Amino acid sequence: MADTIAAISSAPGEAGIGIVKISGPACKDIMKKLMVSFPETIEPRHAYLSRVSRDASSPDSEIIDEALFIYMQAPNSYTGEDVLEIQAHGSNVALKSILQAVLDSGIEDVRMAEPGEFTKLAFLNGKMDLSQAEAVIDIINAKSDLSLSIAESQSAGRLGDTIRDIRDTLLDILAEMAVNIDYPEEDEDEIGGDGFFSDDDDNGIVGQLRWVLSDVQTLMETASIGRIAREGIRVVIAGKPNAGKSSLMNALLGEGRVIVTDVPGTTRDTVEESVSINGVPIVLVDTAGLRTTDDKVEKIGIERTEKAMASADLIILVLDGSQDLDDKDDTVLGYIEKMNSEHLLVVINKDDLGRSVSEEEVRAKLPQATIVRTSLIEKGVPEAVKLVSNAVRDMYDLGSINAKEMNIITNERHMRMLRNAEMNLDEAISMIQSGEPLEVAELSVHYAYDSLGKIIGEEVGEEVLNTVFSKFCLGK
Ligand SMILES: Nc1nc2c(ncn2[C@@H]2O[C@H](COP(=O)(O)OP(=O)(O)OP(=O)(O)O)[C@@H](O)[C@H]2O)c(=O)[nH]1
Ligand SMILES: [Mg+2]
Repeated sequence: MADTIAAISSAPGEAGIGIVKISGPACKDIMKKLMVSFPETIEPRHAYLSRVSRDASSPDSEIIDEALFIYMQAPNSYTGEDVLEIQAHGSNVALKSILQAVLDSGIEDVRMAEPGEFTKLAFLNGKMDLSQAEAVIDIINAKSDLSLSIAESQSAGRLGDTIRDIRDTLLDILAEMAVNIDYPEEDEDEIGGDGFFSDDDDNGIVGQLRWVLSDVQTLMETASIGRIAREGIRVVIAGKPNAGKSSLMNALLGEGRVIVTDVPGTTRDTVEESVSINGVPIVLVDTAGLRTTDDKVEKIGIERTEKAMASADLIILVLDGSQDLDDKDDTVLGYIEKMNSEHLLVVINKDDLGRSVSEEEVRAKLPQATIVRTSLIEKGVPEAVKLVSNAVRDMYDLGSINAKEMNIITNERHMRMLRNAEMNLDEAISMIQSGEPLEVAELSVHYAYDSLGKIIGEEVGEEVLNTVFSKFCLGK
C-alpha cells in the first residue's frame, strides 16, 4: 500500500491556528486513533471538532489539544489521495505533538513528508501539470502583487493550456510531415503541390512552423517582465555627496534604514533593500556619493557605486537644486552619460532652499531623462513614492500588463525549454528550406515538441522533479 505522509503545513512560530496535513490511505485510521469524539460517519469536507489524544481508545491517554478534523476523500483532494487536515491551535509544541502522535500511531507506512511531497503527489496523480506545481512555490514566495498575479495565472493552468495548444499544432504538423515522408510521390495530389515546402505560403509546412515559432517567441519575450516580477526592478540612487540620496532611500522604504547626516560622504557603501511600490517589486540601491577622493574607504565605495550604476534598470540621479551645479555634479553626470542609460530619473532636490539648478541645464546634459523637482524634507515620503512609482510606470509600461490575463514567463527552467524549442524549430525551418531530407527536419520538430512538453512535466526525469520539488517548503 502507498505510504501515508504527514507534516506541519503552517509556518513555524506562534499563531491563532496551525495545520497538520496528512495524505494517504491511512487518513481515516489516523482520525479514529486520535479523535476522542470520533463521529459515526465521516462526511468528506466536513469539519469535526474533537479533543486530540495520542490514543483515543485508551481513556488514560494524554490529551494534546482540541482541533478540527477535515477529511477529503480521494480523488477529490489536493494530492488526489485521501487527505486529512487537523486544524489545531497554532502552538509549535501542540502541532509537533499532534504530528508525533500521527507518526507514532502504529499504523503501517505512516511517515514524515518530504519538502514539496504533497505537491509532488498532486503532480504525479495528475491533479496539476508541472508548471502549475511550480506556480504553487511562486505563490508562496510572492513578494509583490505583480509576482502573485503571474503565479496565480500560471497556477490556474493558463501557461499549461497555451503549451498544450502549441504542442497540438506541432502534432498536426508532424502528422503532415509523416505523410510526406511515407508517400513523397503523392505530394502534389495530397498536400497541394509546391505549397507544402514553400516559404511564403502560410499553410505550407514552413509557414505553419513559423507560426509556432512566433508563438514560442511571444512567450519568451515576456521573460523581461518575468524577471522584474522575480527579482524586482533595480533602482540605483546616485548623485554627489550630500544631495539627499539616503533621504530618498529612507522615504521610499518608509523607515530610517540608512544614516542621513549633513556631512558629505556619509554613505560609504552600497545599501540594498527590497520594497514593493504600488505592487511593483523594486530593489533599491543607495550608493556612496560620487566625487574624487583620497579616502581609501570612500574610494572603494565609489567603485561600488559605479558597478551598481552599470547594473541598474533605472538610475535616479539626485541633485542638490539649491546650489549651482559644480564639478562634483559634472563627475556624476559624466558617469551617467557614459552609462547611456535609457531609464533615467533626475530628482532636483532641496527645493525648499531655493532654485539654483534649472531643468533646462539638466536637460541639455541628459536629454533622455525624466526631470522632476522636489524637496524631500518638505514633501517627504508621499512625494518620493509618487516620483518613483510614476517613473517606473512610464518607463516600464507595467500598467498595460494584465498579469492575470496573460502568460508571463518567470521560471528559468521554462525559459530554457522555450529556447530549446525555438532553436529546434529554427533548425527545422532552415533544413526544409535548404531541401534536406524531411526525416531530419522531422526530428527537430520532435525535439521542439518534447522540450515544450517538459514545461508541463511530460517526459521529465526523476532528476528534474527532484530539483523542482526541492525548492518547496516542508508541508506543501
Ligand atoms: N533642506 C533640505 N535638506 C535636505 C533635503 N533632502 C535631504 N536634505 C538634507 O541633506 C543632508 C544630506 O542628506 P543625505 O540623504 O544624507 O544625502 P546623501 O546624498 O545620502 O549624502 P552622502 O551619503 O554623503 O553621499 C541631510 O542633512 C538631509 O537632511 C531637502 O529636500 N531639503
Ligand atoms: Mg547617503
